[in-house]
Order: sequence, then structure tokens, then C-alpha cells
Amino acid sequence: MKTLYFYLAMFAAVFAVSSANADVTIEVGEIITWVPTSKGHNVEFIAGPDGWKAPKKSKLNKVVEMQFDTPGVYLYQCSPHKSMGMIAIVVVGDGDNDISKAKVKGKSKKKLKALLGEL
Ligand SMILES: [Cu+2]
Repeated sequence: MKTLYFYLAMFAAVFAVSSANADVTIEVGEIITWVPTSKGHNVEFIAGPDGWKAPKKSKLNKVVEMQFDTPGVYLYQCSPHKSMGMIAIVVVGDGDNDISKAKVKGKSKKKLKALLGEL
């Protein structure tokens, strides 16, 4: 089983510079670990496949580990920066649920369109 590491500071930098690494595709059962390297960020899931229940948003500055057992398209944001485009997508397996109607705020609306355009 492969574990992917996401660095939340990179996540922040990516959001400022481009959306290049803001989406990732993994296999069913893989684990993603988000590792904070700068303060003030977290992981909050706001959309996923039908029937999937989002976990509680994580605390700021904490490592987050999540295993994805259900194929689907997942959308998450950083709670403090959700209006600033700090959102990202995880695609698990061949999931293709529509997340275009997810409630995102401010600059994240444009970012979501850009991310979906890259899928
Ligand atoms: Cu943030």
C-alpha cells in the first residue's frame, strides 16, 4: 500500500502560484498523509461520492492521515483559507461523481472550475 505525503506549506505555495499540484489521483485503499510545514492550515472535506460521510475537519497544524476506500472525486479545503482558493481534489480509482456544485467561497469558485478543467 502506497502512502502519499502532502505538505501543507507546499499546498499554500501552490495555491499562490498555480494549481499544478492541487489534484491527485490514487488507487482505492491508498492513504494520504498531510504534513504541516507551516502554521495555520488544516484539511476539511466538503464533497465526495454519494453516501460518503466527510470526516470532521482537522485541527490546525496537525498531521492528517486518511485512507480512501470508496472510489470517487473528493474536494477539500483549508478552513482558514477557504475563500482564498486553498482547495484541492483527490480522485480515487475511477470515481467520477460531480463535485461542481460543491459550496466553495470567494476565489475558490474560480479555482474549483480550474481544477475540474484539469481532470
Ligand atoms: Cu490554509
